[in-house]
Amino acid sequence: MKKLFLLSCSVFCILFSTAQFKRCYTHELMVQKENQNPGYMQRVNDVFENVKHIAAQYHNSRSVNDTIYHVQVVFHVVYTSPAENIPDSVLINQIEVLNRDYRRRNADTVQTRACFQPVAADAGIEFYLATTDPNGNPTNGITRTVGHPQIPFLGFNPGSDEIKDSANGKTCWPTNRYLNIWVGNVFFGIVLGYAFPPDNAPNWPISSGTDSAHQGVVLHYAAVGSNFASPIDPTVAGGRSAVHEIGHYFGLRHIWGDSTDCVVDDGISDTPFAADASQQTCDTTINSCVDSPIDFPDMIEDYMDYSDDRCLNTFTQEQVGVMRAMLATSRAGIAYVTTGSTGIKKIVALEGIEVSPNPSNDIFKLTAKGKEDLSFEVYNAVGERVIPTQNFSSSTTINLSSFSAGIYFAKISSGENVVVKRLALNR
Ligand SMILES: [Ca+2]
Ligand SMILES: [Ca+2]
Ligand SMILES: [Zn+2]
Repeated sequence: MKKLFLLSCSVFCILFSTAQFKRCYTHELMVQKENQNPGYMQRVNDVFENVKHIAAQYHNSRSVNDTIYHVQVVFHVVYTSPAENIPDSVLINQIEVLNRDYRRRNADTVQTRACFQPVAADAGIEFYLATTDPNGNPTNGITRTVGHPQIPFLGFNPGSDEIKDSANGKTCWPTNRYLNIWVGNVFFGIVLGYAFPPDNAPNWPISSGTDSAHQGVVLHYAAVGSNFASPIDPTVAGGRSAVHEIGHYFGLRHIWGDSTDCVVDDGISDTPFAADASQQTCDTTINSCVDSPIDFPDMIEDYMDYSDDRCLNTFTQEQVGVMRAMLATSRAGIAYVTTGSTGIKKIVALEGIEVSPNPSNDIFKLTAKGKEDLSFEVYNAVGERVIPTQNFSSSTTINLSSFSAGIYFAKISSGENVVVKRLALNR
């Protein structure tokens, strides 16, 4: 009964909040998760602030474009009618759009206004369809299954995230190795997509609201690619819903901060303040907030805005820094890196690092079995470094007895490989 009520409420809210379609349901889902599991938003914010600090270091210490991340993608097409079972050619085209936009090789980079050209950035992230499935067998990186929405005529309810479940259980491939993208009929074409940002809850338990089996991106089937025969609407037919949702999956927020004021922003300093989404327009005259020291117009060309696909054309340097730092930390494992100078391929994830006890009242033991030449440093929840870099081999201890209770992050490095562990300090 309760479930039905929730379902009808979300249907109602979506139907009456927008005339045609809703560009993205990510923020609404985050609010829902916060209500179910208070503290969820704080965890997401903690990860974001910490990663921003790491990103700032990356920018200072090496060329962003030297290292390219290659993200392994699997599409799960979940259909209830033949029309929803979209062809391979559309999914392959979506990969091409992603590679174009995340490498700033899109033809419309010239449309980025002059005031934003200095911050427009190549993310150095590329995408490829998985060639090996979780069992090690060859694959084309596309699965196709018949889906069973609770209310079939409506399509899949984003509020319950039901597209990711099947009668046989979870449909995801291991979310710590693949970027899972589910494609289906999300409420009549009203929701174009949604994704969960990284929150680093330990093992992503179901009770935290961030079950690992649900990590990934959901797209409406008629918002995929730039070559689909019958898109939801010509204004969103450029394949940029996926660009936007993957931005969320890498931790980016909406450019206006999901609040209708000029105070709450996206936590990114090189995107200007905005009081609202661009409301699916390409109006270059919008300037909803006064920025200091230079007042910029609203950045309607940013992929994390709600503009029409035709006027979305860039990420900023700081957004790129956050996404790349997420690939080295919270999203490590889904990408390989290639370094321009050496061409060496390696897995980004630094695996096998254990922390115990956690939570702790004072001392945390770090164990990295069989690994040498390691270092760690510790950040507080707002991204300030509280313990500078210390080298170690195999194991060491982190003593937080002189710090106040709260959440801290240990960044553990070995060469270019990095992992961040969340430390809960109790008293
Ligand atoms: Ca901003
Ligand atoms: Ca402004
Ligand atoms: Zn969004």
